[in-house]
Amino acid sequence: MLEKIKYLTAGESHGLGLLGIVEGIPSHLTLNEDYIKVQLQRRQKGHGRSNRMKIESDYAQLYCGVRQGMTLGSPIGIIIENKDAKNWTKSMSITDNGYDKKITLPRPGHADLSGIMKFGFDDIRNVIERSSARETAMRVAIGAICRRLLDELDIHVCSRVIQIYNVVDTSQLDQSLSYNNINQLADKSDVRCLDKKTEAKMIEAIDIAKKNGDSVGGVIEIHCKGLPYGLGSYSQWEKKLQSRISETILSINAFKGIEFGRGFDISKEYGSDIHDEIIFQDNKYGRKTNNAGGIEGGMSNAQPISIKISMKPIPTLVKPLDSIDIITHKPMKAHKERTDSCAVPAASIIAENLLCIVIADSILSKFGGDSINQLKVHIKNTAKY
Ligand code: EPS
Repeated sequence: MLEKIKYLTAGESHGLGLLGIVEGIPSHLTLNEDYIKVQLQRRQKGHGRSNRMKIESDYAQLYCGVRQGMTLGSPIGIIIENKDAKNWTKSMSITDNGYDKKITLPRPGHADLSGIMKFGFDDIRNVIERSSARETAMRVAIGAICRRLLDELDIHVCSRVIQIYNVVDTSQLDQSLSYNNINQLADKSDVRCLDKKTEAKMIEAIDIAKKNGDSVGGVIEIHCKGLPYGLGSYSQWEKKLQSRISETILSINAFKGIEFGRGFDISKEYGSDIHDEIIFQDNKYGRKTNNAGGIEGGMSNAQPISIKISMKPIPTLVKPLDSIDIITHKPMKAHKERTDSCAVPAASIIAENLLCIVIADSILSKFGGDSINQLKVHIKNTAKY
């Protein structure tokens, strides 16, 4: 649960656009639409994306809460228009225009079947529209605002793709590089992979899936550095930092699992082999290793937070799986429509920016401040070692 930042999104994939409201961002944060655009453009890229991304050039209009390039401490309203909406006016009309073409073949793995059962629909289009990952464009815009706040505090987030289908990049991340540098290198790759040989194999795996009317998932790695001690808390279950991060990250469409630091691997080892020994150097505490991934006892321990996330293959398949028609109950192949064959690189950008929301919230929760300057003073007066 977020404590200081509240946000809501609204909007259908092929409706007029996406709306967002975010509250709790301190005043005096310099902010402009171009800064947000950088993150939105990063989200649109990646080998395996569908033609929808050629139609859209996502742009977040700051509608309110910002004046003269500076946040006011008031709720910030954001609008992202769907360029594709003009091709869907009949189907997506707000008023009843008698449109009667229904989608009746639920896709295994998607929200379709549970969605129609939950809301009592006889047209899966009603479910597809809001369950689509299109909504993440708005969450990236909101995440970018939080990222702007973290820039001010010298807290940085980077990500890369380490697996697509069964192709794994086993290279270790060079932690001596700046995170901006790592992102720049990853952004140059069509699959956001830092190893050239593995990159080629990942692209090949996506091409094979696409050729076969199939889809592939993968694994993403995210890092965040510049954190103080004590974001989150051991004092109550919902305050634990790993729970707060997991809640947000696992809300991203198609994300299935999350690991912190060495993750599941540590269960195979002795405690003495994996816990990060403590040192004191240059008048501050340090660690010999970071197997915990920057979180101990539900709190940040001033080491980089490192997370791995697995994403399932997208469930809309050009070569569809077996399904049942919801009107006739006869066996049929599932509904198919335009789809990505792989959205793992784009998902890494979504995860990066959503992590910024949780970190910004945790910072505001620990240090407080109605303006950026107050926040900075509180951090300066509190942070030790
Ligand atoms: C998306 C837009 C959607 C999908 C994708 C994400 O566009 P459309 O439905 O018009 O092709 O490409 O959504 C899904 C993967 C999904 O399963 O819903 C976007 O903007 O990211």
